[in-house]
Amino acid sequence: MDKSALQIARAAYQPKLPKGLQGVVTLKEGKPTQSVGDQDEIKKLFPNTYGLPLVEFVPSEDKASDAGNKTMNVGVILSGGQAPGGHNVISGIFDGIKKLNPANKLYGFLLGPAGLVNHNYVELTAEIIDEYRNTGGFDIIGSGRTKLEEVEQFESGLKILKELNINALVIIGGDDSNTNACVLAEYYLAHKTGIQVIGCPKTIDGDLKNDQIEASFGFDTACKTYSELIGNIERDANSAKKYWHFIKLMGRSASHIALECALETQPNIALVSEEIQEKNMSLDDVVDYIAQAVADRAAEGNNFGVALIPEGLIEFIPAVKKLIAELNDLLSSAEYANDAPADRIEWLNNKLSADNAPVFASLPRAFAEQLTGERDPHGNVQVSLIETEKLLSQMVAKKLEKMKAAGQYVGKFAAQHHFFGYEGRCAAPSNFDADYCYALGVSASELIARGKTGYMAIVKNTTAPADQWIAGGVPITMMMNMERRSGKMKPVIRKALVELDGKPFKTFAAQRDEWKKNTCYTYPGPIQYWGPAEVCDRTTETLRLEQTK
Ligand code: FBP
Repeated sequence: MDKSALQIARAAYQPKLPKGLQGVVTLKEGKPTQSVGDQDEIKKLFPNTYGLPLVEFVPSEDKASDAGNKTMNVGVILSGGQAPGGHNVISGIFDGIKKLNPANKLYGFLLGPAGLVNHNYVELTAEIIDEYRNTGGFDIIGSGRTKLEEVEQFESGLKILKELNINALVIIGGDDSNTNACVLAEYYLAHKTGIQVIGCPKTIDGDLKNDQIEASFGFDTACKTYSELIGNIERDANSAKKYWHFIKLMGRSASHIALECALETQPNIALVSEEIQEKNMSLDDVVDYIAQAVADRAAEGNNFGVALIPEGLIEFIPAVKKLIAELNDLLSSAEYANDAPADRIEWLNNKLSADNAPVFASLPRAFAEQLTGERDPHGNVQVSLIETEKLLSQMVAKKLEKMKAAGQYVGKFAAQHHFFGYEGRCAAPSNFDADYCYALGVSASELIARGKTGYMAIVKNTTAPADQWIAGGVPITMMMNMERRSGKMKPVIRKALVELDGKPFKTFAAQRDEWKKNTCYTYPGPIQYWGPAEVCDRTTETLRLEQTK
C-alpha cells in the first residue's frame, strides 16, 4: 500500500493513555445505578443488566492485573456512519487484550452488524492493525447500518461467536447501536451464553453524550476539519467581497456540529435547529432572518457573508416537521404502493391534509422531490440528501427582490453553496480523538477481562491532559428511558440535542449579533498533529465550555 509522508509519520504516534490504564490496572466499583427515566419499565425489560454499578480503572501498585490472564477472544463491529478514531478504538482493544494475554485474538465482523449475522469476519492480526493505527475511516473492517434487534439475528450471531470461541463483542456505534448492544447483552446473559457485549460511543454528530459520556468520538476531528474549511471560505468571502456562502453541515438531527463550527469560526449567521423549534419559527421566518442580515450588511457596503445551516434544520421547523410526518405515512401506505403514481408530487398534493398541502405546495419542485425521496432503513428522511442550503438561498434571493422593490434593500446578492459532511467523517483523527479512541478501546478490553457486560466504555475528565483522564464503564441501562419509536414505546438511550440554556449555545447567542453585523471571522486552520499542546491537543469549544464549571 502506498502511503503519504503524513501517513508514515502519523503511524508512529503513540496515543496518550490515562494513568488508570497504564501499567497494571485495577477496577474500582461505584454504587448501583438507575436509568435516567422510566425506571420500572427499564428494569423490567433488562432484569439482568439493570442497576449495575459505574466502574472506574485506577492505577495499581500490584504486580499482576486483578483481571487475571485467562485467554479470551473478542469480536468487534463498526456500526453506522464513519467517525474519525474508529481504527484507534480497534487498535486499543487489540493492544489491551494482547497485554492481558498474547494468545488472545481479535475478530472484526465485516460491514457492520450484518457481518455478525451473516458470518463475515476477519481475524485482525498485528500486521493488519499496524496498517491502520491513527488513521481515519472505518475501512479496516467496513461499517453498515443493519439494525441488530431481532432474536433470529442474535441467534445467528451466537452461532459464529461460539464457533470462533469469542467471549465478548464490542459494538462501536451511536445511540441506536448502543441501545441494541444493551438488548443483545441482556439476551446473551438471560440465555446464559457466556458472551459479553460492550458498547463504545461513536458519532460525529455529537448527540451521544450525557452525565457519563463527555463526547462521542469523531466529533472533535470532524468539527475541526469543517472549521478549517469554513475559515478558508470566510477568508475568501472577505477577500472577494462578492458572495454569500451557504454552508450546510452534517449532524442529522442535533445542531452540535453547526454550533461548534460557529464558535470556532464566528460566521455572520449560524442557525441552530433546536432554537428554531423552540421559537416555533416558520420557513418564512428563517428566510426573513437571513434576508434582513444580508440587507443590513449590504447597507454597510458588505455584499458578502457566511451562513451555517445544520443538516436537520427542516425537520425542526414545526410546520415542515408536521408535513414530513404525513408524507412518511402516505409514502409508506398500501394506497401509494398500489397506485404507483407516475408523478409522485402531484399524487401527494392531492392526498395531503388541508394543513399540510399549502406548506408542500410552497416548496420549490426540486426540494419537494428531495423531501419525498427514498427513506433510510429506519424510515427517516435522509437529511444529508436534502439541499436545504440551496432552498434557503433561493428563498432569500426572492425575498431580497421584494425588499429591493419596496426600497428596503440596496445591494447585490450572489450565493455559493457547500455541504460539509463526508469531508470530515474519515479525516485522520486529531490528537484528541486518537488518544480518546485508543483509551476507549483499552478500557473496553479491561471491562471484558473483568466479565462486564451491558456496559459502554467511557473516558472522563477529557479537558485535562490525557494522563489525568479517567477511564471506566457505564451500565448502558443507566442512560435509558422509554420513547415512542415507529408508533411503539421502546427503551432507548436519550439523544442529546443542543441545550438552549447550556454554555455553548449561550456563548454563541451572546456574540452572534456582533458577528452578523460586522466581519469577525476567525481562522482555525488545519488540524495540527505536532507542535505546542495548546494547538495540537485542544478540545472542541463545546467540550471546553460544557466542562468548565
Ligand atoms: P451516525 O449517527 O451513524 O454516526 O451517522 C451520522 C451521519 O454522518 C449523519 O451526520 C448523516 O446525516 C448521516 O450519517 C449520513 O448517512 P450516510 O452515511 O448513510 O449517508
